[in-house]
Amino acid sequence: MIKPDGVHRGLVGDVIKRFEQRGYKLVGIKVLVPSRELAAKHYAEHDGKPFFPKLVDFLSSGAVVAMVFEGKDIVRTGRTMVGATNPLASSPGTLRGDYGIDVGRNVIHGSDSVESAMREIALWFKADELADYTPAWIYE
Ligand code: ABT
Ligand code: MG
Repeated sequence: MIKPDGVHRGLVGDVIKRFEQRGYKLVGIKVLVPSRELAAKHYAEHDGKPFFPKLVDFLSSGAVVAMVFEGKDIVRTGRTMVGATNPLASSPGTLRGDYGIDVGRNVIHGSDSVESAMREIALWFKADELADYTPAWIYE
């Protein structure tokens, strides 16, 4: 998911381009301004931590682009492409390492496990909003 800072900065195209050029398959995409309730559910694992209220404020402060990509090892590889949580620790070449400075404005969210991805996809998408197709030009 491209967070409000990434959308405001016009980084949507570049994020999608990087996943597409790697060969990952876009199966779901939507633009929305998340409610505080949705933002809190998304970051439920951080409820009670000192930065939680600011995090919910931030995620619900503007438009986000929620996406579902599919492909071999996408969760692990996707996190590598996103980079470390604190952009100052992210390697150049990663999204956060190329675009971010502050941990609370780190441009993009990536699911941290297959389990998290399943929970987050169900939170952000209805089943009929995901496309089922086979990219025969990537996989044999
Ligand atoms: P997300 O992909 O947004 O979940 O980030 P990541 O999994 O890399 O890191 P986590 B720990 O899940 O951070 C969630 C959001 O909370 C912000 N944050 C985190 C802080 O502001 N201060 C902190 O001390 C920590 C640990 C960073 C993440 N998003 N934003 N914006
Ligand atoms: Mg996280």
